[in-house]
Amino acid sequence: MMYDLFANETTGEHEQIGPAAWVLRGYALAYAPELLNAIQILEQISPFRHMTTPGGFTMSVALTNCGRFGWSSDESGYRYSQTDPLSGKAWPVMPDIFMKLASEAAAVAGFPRFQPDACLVNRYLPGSRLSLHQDKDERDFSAPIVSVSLGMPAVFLFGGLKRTDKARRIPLLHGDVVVWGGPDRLRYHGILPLKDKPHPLLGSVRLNFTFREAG
Ligand code: MD3
Ligand code: FE
Repeated sequence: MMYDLFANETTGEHEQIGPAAWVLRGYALAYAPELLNAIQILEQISPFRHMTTPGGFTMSVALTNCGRFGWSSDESGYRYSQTDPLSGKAWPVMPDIFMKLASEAAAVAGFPRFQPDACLVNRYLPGSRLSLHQDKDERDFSAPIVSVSLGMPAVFLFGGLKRTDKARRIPLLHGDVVVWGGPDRLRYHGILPLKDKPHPLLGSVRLNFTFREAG
């Protein structure tokens, strides 16, 4: 492994957490500066915003998107669209480096030829959480999803195919990548309320990028 200032004792480990689900520890560390630089540009075009759920709640996580498709939510439901509802304009283009990271990580986990057309970026502050849900707004569930975590640590809940199945708690640290597909694609999952453990590079923020084949 290349030396990295932000590496930790788990960097380089590959943990299999399901038949087709893997945590690649520290896999995105070398990409972090470019990801963060891209976010600064992205958020000037499509700022982070707190969306409303169909149930009328405001999400504690703020989100934005890049790529041909972006995910959004309002009182009438969840959807992918080719334009940002805030501006009416196309979502920002997905940087080539995002595509490279996501497709390489997918290949390591056994999914060659992953070509994401959507990148949803979640921003967590202390106390932000994501309750247990399935990702099922994408058109084709045969493609995996790749997630990249940066900044503060989080505990993610890795459940089963039913909401009531017991969920495992898995810590996600700066630079970790999770890939899940096949029989794990529709598992319930979530993020516990974030503790304030400031990260030396990002401060009291966690960013999560999820790459999807949405359209
Ligand atoms: C999915 N994001 O944006 S990604 C989401 O950290 C989302 O922001 C979370 O869920 C976040 O839809 C979690 C990591 C993850 C881990 C395990 C999973 C997603 C998973 C297992 C099954 C399905
Ligand atoms: Fe999800």
